[in-house]
Amino acid sequence: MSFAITEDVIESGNARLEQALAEDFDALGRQLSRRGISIEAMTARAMAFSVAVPTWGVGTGGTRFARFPGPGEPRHIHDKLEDCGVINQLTRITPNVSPHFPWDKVNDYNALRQEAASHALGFDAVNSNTFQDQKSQRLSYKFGSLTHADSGTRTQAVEHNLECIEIGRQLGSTALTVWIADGSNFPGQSNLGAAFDRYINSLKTIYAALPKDWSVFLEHKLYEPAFYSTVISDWGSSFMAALELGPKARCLVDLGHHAPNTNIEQIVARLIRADKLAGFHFNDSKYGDDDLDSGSIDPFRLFLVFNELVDAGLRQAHGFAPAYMIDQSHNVTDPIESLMSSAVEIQRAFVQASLIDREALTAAQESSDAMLGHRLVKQAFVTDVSPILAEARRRKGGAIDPIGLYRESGYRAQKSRERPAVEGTSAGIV
Ligand code: PSV
Ligand code: MN
Repeated sequence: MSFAITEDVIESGNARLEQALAEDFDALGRQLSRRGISIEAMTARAMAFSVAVPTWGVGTGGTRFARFPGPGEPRHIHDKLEDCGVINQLTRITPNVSPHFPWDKVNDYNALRQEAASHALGFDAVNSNTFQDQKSQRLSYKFGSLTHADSGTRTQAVEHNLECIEIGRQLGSTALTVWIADGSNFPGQSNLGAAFDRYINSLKTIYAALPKDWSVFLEHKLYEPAFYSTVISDWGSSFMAALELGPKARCLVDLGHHAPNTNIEQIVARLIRADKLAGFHFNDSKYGDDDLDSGSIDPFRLFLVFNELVDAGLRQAHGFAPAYMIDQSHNVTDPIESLMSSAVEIQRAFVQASLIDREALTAAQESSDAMLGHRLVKQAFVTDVSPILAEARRRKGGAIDPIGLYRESGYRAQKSRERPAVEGTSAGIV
């Protein structure tokens, strides 16, 4: 029998914290009610919020230089589902996981779907991988995949995406996320126009294979591993491709995939307006695609992104239904702790953005009162909504203090006994 955190453990951990939480929740409730905000309405919003966890995020990541595996790491998708189950059990915000293929490959996907359900998990968008060569692979992606100059390599990459759609269908997913590493390191290495044309042609075949209710999420990234040009480097390229492909194609925003200081919230606003926002890969960054924990570096930026999202949700912007997913690499922390903390920070930004007095903000903007507009947004950002988040977790059967309870449970130590280390796990990023 593999070790699991029981409901009793959560209940007794919560029992010790309930009184203090009730006091903090009441105090915040009074403060918000003076501002004309119902804490019950905000708690209901927090309870309805969710964000998907990446299966590759529960393994310890690495840098270009090394990977330092942690104890009790997941060895395969079955262990990963177990860990993802714990993240949701304690936070009650992450009922879905986003799998990556071939990293999460198994023989029977119906059985995998049931196994996930036994951990109270479902599947979000499936991610294809044509940025690495696999052992049995015929043609190499060293010089590209969906945009490779060689048509055989492009076909192989297209076929992998078709296989991902078929796997995703069996898992109950309704979207395919495509990120390609294709690009060049040298001026002259590649024809910039032709590479984009080849991308569109490959994607057209993938698009044609999408089941009726499916979407394809096009993920852009400024650079890395290509350092001179990347085929889908920015939201402009992604948007052009999505427009040309059709309504099932949308643009996925990974927060780490922009130049430093880019106004990402404005990109989000543009994509919402064009009905082309697929969703997010949440993470935080300081310099590049750092894959740091959400909200750990620049929580204000995360909040400003949610300001646009909450605004679009409240005014029921046409077709607005973004998929929220995390995409992080955890090198120095226990990945379960990082993912719980990140999910809570993402939910925090959502609730904070929900506090903004939209009517007053519009009035300030329309009368060009810059300071008032700024103060209204800032007031929401500096409100400590922790009691709302904790109460939402408690009401859904989660932990008031997820990381504290996780540490106390001894889960990781138990797993390090149950999961003898294996060579070369499919944990993901190297
Ligand atoms: C690429 O950097 C990326 O953000 C894509 O989403 C990949 O699928 C993921 O990271 C994992 O390598
Ligand atoms: Mn990503």
